[in-house]
Amino acid sequence: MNSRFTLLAVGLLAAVALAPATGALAQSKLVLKASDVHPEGYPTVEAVESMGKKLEKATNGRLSVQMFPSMQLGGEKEAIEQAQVGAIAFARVSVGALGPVVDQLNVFNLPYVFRNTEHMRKVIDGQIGQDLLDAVTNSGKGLVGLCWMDAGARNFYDTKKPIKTLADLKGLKFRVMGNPMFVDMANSMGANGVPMGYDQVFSSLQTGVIDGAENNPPSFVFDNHYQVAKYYTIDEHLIVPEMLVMSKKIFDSLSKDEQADVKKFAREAQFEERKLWDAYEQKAMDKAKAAGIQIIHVSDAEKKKFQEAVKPVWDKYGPKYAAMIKRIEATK
Ligand code: GTR
Repeated sequence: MNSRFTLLAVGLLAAVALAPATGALAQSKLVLKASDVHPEGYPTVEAVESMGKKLEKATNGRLSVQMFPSMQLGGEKEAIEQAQVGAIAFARVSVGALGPVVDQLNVFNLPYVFRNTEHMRKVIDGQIGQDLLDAVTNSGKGLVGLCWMDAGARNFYDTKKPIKTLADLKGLKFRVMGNPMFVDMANSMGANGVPMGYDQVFSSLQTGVIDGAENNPPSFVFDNHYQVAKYYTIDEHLIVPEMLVMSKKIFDSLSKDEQADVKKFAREAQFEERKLWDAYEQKAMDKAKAAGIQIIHVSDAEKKKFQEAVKPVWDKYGPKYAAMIKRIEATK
């Protein structure tokens, strides 16, 4: 009797001891890892960190965000894959890198698809933006499309000579993002498009594996490419927005309230990032000028030639996105 009683008592005690532990487990803290190729202080990094702080406050510390900036976890292809399997929670990536995973997004990767950055902003802020975020979420690729991030317009830069005309691009090797559309774009302009991860660009410029690359002013300056490439040509051939995606596996493990918080703060991050972006773009241009970078503005007449040159890209990829292109063009 005695020993049975002892066993029962031990069993009861164990159950009592377990109860708070199980409760604590339900409340256990979850650190959400985030990846960005850019360094601390970059608008996208700051906006996601700020989202993390809001999330931490709203959930009393249950959720927090740990940012891994500066390609610590690899390039964007890797970040997308890590999010897909749930190794990280958030990947802030360019639609250039996401297009090969969710094809509908590639419409934004058509050169000169937007009239200007203002036009792009109207498109991503409105119904088209929401539809493409949903396209990511519903793609079955293990991702949730949370919000957009601004990345201005992309321009060519190189180590060899000032690019003033379309003809100047001829024969030069330009790194492009890992998406066949961009290789076709560079080739149709007379250059040689070399697809490459962002993590390789700086050293490839240094060693001469490539003659140039193309990007917005903040990436050109704050990822240090301007230290090697001294010519920056403003032709705005691509206006490619970026997206903050979340691992669906991790998103689905959150409570409904937590999911709503993530969505709300992500949407706020979209507008926070934009404010930071405008200031940062100016800062980048100032820094480039101060460093003696030769900045070339392509004339309107020459820009027309750039636009005409990419017609083969539109012929090849455009028809697939015809309906969406109409909606984009109709956005005033
Ligand atoms: C930057 C962008 C990154 C990455 C990079 C690239 O402008 O912010 O997400 O896509 O360009 O060229 O790979």
